[in-house]
Parts: sequence; C-alpha cells; structure tokens
Amino acid sequence: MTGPQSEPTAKQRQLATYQVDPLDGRHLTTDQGIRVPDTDNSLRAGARGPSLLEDFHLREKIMRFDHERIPERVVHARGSGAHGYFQVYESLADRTAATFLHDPSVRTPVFVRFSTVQGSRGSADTPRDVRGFATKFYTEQGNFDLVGNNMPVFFIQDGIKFPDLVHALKPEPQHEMPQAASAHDTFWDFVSLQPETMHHVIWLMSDRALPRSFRTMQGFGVHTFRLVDAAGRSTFVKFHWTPVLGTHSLVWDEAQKIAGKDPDFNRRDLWEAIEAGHFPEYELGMQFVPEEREYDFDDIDLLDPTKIIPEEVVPVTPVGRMVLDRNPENFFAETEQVAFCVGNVVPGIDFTNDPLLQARLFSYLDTQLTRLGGPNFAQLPINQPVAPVANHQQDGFHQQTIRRGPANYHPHSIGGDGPLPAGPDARPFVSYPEVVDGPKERRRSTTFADHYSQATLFWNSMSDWERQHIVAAYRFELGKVTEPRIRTRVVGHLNRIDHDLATMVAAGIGVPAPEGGVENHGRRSAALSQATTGQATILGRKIAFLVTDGVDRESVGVLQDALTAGGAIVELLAPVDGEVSTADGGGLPVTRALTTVASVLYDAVVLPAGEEAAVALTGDGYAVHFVAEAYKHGKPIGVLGDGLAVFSQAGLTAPVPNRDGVGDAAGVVVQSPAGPAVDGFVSAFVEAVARHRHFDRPLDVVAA
Ligand code: HDD
Repeated sequence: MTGPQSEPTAKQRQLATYQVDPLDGRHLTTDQGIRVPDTDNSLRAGARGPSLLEDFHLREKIMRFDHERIPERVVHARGSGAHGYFQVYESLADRTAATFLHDPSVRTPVFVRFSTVQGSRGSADTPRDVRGFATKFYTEQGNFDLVGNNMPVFFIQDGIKFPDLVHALKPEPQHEMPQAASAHDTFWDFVSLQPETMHHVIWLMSDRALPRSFRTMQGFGVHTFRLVDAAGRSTFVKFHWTPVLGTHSLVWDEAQKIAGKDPDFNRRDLWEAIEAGHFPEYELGMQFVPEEREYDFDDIDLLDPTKIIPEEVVPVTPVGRMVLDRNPENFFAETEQVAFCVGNVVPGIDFTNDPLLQARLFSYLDTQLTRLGGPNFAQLPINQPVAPVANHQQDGFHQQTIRRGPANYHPHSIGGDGPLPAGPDARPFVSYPEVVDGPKERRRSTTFADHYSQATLFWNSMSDWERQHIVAAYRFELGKVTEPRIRTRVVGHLNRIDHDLATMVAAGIGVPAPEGGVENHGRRSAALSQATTGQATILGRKIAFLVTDGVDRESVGVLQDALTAGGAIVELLAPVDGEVSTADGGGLPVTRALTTVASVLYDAVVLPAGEEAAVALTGDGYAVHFVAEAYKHGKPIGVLGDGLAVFSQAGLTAPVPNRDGVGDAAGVVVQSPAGPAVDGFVSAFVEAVARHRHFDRPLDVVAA
C-alpha cells in the first residue's frame, strides 16, 4: 500500500502542460496581461471620493468572482477525487479487446471521484447515503468511465424513474429540508409506493451507507456490462472493487456526530492518506457470465439492476488493482470539473439492454451541458483522453482549440482527406451485434417482477449486530416520517422481506405488528456481510492515546512504536496542546488538544500508565467521555496500568487479566502491571484494532 510515487504518466504530463504554477516572482496582471500596481484599493476620485467605473481591474476582479460558481451536480454534488493507476494482473485478451486489460506491465492512469448522493456540495461527508465510486481510465484506446456506487444494486429498474426517485430523495421542495438525509416523508412515500426499491433500501439501512473511509469501501459497476473479445465473442460481466484495507463502517450515532465535528471526515482521510504515502488500493474483480448462460439463473434477470448475482453462484475473479497515489492539484479544475459519462467505453467493453443503464447513457452526457456550460467539456484537462482526438466537431461555448483549414465535414477532398473512419486494423469501437427484435411498448419484463427475495437474502446474510443496526436505521428513518400511513406501508413491505424484521421495526415506530408475512427462503450469501469482509490489518487506523502530565513514557513509546510500525497513525491527545511532562521528568509532544477532537474521529483509544496522569484524566470530563463514547461505538480500547482508573471512571468493567497480567475481551485489552506494553498486550491490541469494531460487548452500560 505504501510505496514510491509512480513515474509520471501520459495523463500527468498532459495535465502538467496546463498548470500555471509557480506564480512566485511574477507580476500581478489582469486577464488581459496588463500589469497591476495595486489590488487593495479601487480607483477613486480622491481618497474619500466615489469609485470610478473606468477601474478595469476592479470590474474584472469582481466580475470574475461573481461567476466562480458552476451548477453543482444534480446528484452526487459532494465529492472527493484522487489520481492513480490501474494495472491488470494477467491478460484478459481471451475475454476483451480492451488493451488496457491485456498487458500487466502497463499502468493505465485513472482519476477517481468518490461522492455522496443526496447532499449539496457543501454538505457533510457522513450522512446515511449511497456513495459514488466513479473511475475514469485514461486508456490508449480512449477514456473508459466506470461510474459505480458502493452498493451493488440500484433503487429502480428503469431510468425513466430516476427524476422521481431523486426528487423524492432530495430536500423537500417547499422548504429545502432535510439536507443530506433520506429520513423524510417524500423519500419513504416514494419507496413505499415503488417496491422495486426494497432491495437497495435495505442496503441503505445497513452500515454500508456509513463507510468509515473511502479507503474501506467497496465499489460496484451495478449493471451487467459486456466484454467483447477481438473475435467478437461476448461475455457478460459485473465489476467489483474491493478495498485492500477491508470494508469497514461507522455506526450511526458516530456518523451524526462526525457531521458536526469534522464534516470533511472522509475527504480529509483520503487526502491525508495519500499525502502520507498510504496509497489507497482496490482490487478489481469481475463476475463473468458467458453469453450462452444468460438464462441459467432462475430468479435473476441479468438486465435487472436491482439484483446481484451472489458470489456463491458466480465467483468474483480478481483481475487487477488500482492504486490512488496523487492528490489533485486543484479541487475545482479536477474534482469539480471531471465529467463522468457512462457511455464512455472503449473497444472490448459494451452495454447491455438494462433499461437503467440505457437511460444513463443519455443523462451523463446531457447533464454536462448545463453543469460545465457547453459541449466542449471534453477539452477540460481532467476530461481529455490521452488517446489522440480527431473529428469534425466544432465551435460551441468554450472551444479551446483552433482548427485549421476549411474541411470540417466528411467526406472531403480539400487539404488532405482526414480524419477517416477507422478500418478493422485500427481496432475501432464496433457495437456488439446483438440481435434485437420486438414491438415498441412501455412494458416491464415479468422477469423483473420479484422485488423482495434478494432483500431477504441480504437480511439473512447479516450477522446479529448488523441486523440490530438495520432495525435501528429503519426505526430512525421511519421515526422521522410524519405520515403514519407511510410508516405502515413500509412495514408491509418489510413483512414480505422477513416477518421478524418487520415486527422489530414496527415495534419501534408505533405501527401495529404486521400479521402473516411470507416464508423466508433461508438463503444466505456470506460475501454480503461486513462481518466477513474485514482484513487483518491496522494500516491506516487512527489511534488516540489520552495523555497528560505524569504519563509513563515507556507505556506510550513501546505501544506507539508497534502500532506505527504496522502503519497505524498514533496521536497523543492531552487536555491542552503543547507538551506533557512524563513521569521520568522528560516531555512528549502533544498532537492535539482533547477539546479540539472527539473519540468519533478515531478508530481506537489507548489509556497509558502513569499514576499522576490517570488521576488527572479521571477528573477530566472530556477524557472520560472520550473513553465511554469509544466503548459505545465498539472501538478497541487499550488500558495500561493506572490507565484503568480512567476506564473505570467511565463506568466500564475491564476484563480479568491472565497470569501474565493481560486481559482481553470484546476489544478491551488491559495490562495490569504498569510500564511498557508486554508482547501479549501488543499482539492482543493489534488484533483488536485489526478487527475494527467489537459489537459483541454489552453496549447498554454507558450513556455517551
Ligand atoms: Fe448517476 C452522477 C452513479 C443511476 C444520472 N451517478 C453519478 C455519479 C455516480 C453515479 C457515481 C457521480 C459521478 C461523479 O463523481 O461525477 N448513477 C450511478 C449509479 C447508478 C446511477 C451506480 C445506477 C446503477 N444516474 C443514474 C440514472 C441516471 C443518473 C438512472 C439518469 C437517468 N448520475 C446521473 C446524472 C449525474 C450522475 C444526473 C449527476 C452529475 C453527473 O451525472 O455528471 O447525470
């Protein structure tokens, strides 16, 4: 994961040609290149007189400022981007003609933009929401955009419903509330009347909607696409991104608090990890379905985007990896102006008749006209392919290139003959010649009719704690719905997913327990549970050590070194910033004052030894609350020697130490002797941190 920056790619070199840095030492000028002597005082008739209209510097500066904003994306407005590269493990030439999937030595440059869906551009990072995971591959055959989400299914089956879905989800039109939240009447009204949403909605109610970080989030292409090899043979494919750090989430209480404590929580994590050289990495996997097996799946139509193909039915084959190793130079120029278009595919990748996908092919191209102000958005540096562009498109707002010569049509015989349509040797994009025939009609296939069985599959696959979180999420969301009949309708749908689920949700929202319910089919898919998608690594975990004057230096040092060696980020938090004096008379630099942070911003907590420090922290409300809250959120807590007093002050009971003085239960690891952490403590704590969260502990003991 950590490693040197890669060699500059063609895309990097291309972007560099557009940079105007450095500006050091240059004279300030207007946009017309006129040097300006003063940018602090407008031109006036006398020092106390009126401003003069002839002040072209004032007019231009304010005119430019007035027009800095462009329309935010109609959905996915809030996002964060990063550059990197993709490399295939082994050639996929037997499946696809896409050359970036052939040569394992080729690093194809990519730009990825992660996003939330509902909120505005300035909203917080951690609402309960779907996350976008959009990747632009700058391949030698042109740009390929894989515009996916962190959930493998979508709410609706036909793109014609997208405006309805988004209107219902977005803040309500009369007062523009709530911001970045699905917990309101219109969303639940819509989904309760549109049962095809039920599968995606249960994902939305799960912890998947609260990713701990973009680095610990899966991505999915959602639709079934096609791969087409050089001989024209087609294979259906579903795309999966799997984070090397494992898939981890926040809990809802934490996510809400983070929205206030650090609204840029996910964005900051991505940026800081890349700056620190901890490059986020994802494995690309593919589920292959040969053309002739299209109808082999009894209950799944491959064209229905509300369905997954369970990994137990068609395994995910790892095909390559993506590393994000460079932050953007400029948020607006890159992250804001990047234009992903689902229709951007390269030879060897093609579409299917999924009606949601087909509508997307129009929407992404169309939306850029308003958002980026005209048809020339592909000329923006971040959108330009590294493959050469040659055609007769011309003019329009913001045309950047100066075309030469009179021939702007095809065919022509003036001034050469190009550009010419590419022959077979030039390997152009040729649409897969699928035979289609049918009456024109507005009708949903009957093979799209099952809206519940995969929601049941998801529910069945969850661990106990995941189910508790799902029930709590439905209760929270429906608890915000003011219309009782909407709540009742949703419970009716849940009863078709699982009777127990419906009963538990109903009990929390004042709705009568539903009767009957369908028989649960009992199927599960282990791959769906986050209880099984972790990784045994502490890489990138943020761990708070609570310290103050009198802390035992070795108690901090040994554990800090072990955690840092594993790639974790350790921060020493003290009641005040600066330095704390250690019990041995030395000093330790404080990373941050406790009052400026909160436990919700960390993955784990350590209470080091040191009698004087422990006494002081026991009387510090911030410190005690920090521990209690971390415990409530299932986070690992390491307690060394006298640090136990702080832990106990939070009303918590520590596990009983073994003969070596180390106790370990449900992510709480204690060492009774003071002094440096012993090996048994270090290994138990590292393991606890690697597991991320521990929901097997009694969580009702604290009120944090
Ligand atoms: Fe979409 C943005 C993902 C269905 C119309 N969508 C957008 C982005 C992502 C997705 C990740 C943000 C891209 C970026 O970072 O710039 N959308 C999806 C997925 C879908 C999906 C995974 C279903 C499988 N989308 C969908 C439909 C439509 C749209 C059915 C319209 C018919 N989506 C848009 C859009 C956006 C967009 C309005 C807003 C900004 C943009 O495209 O560039 O055109």
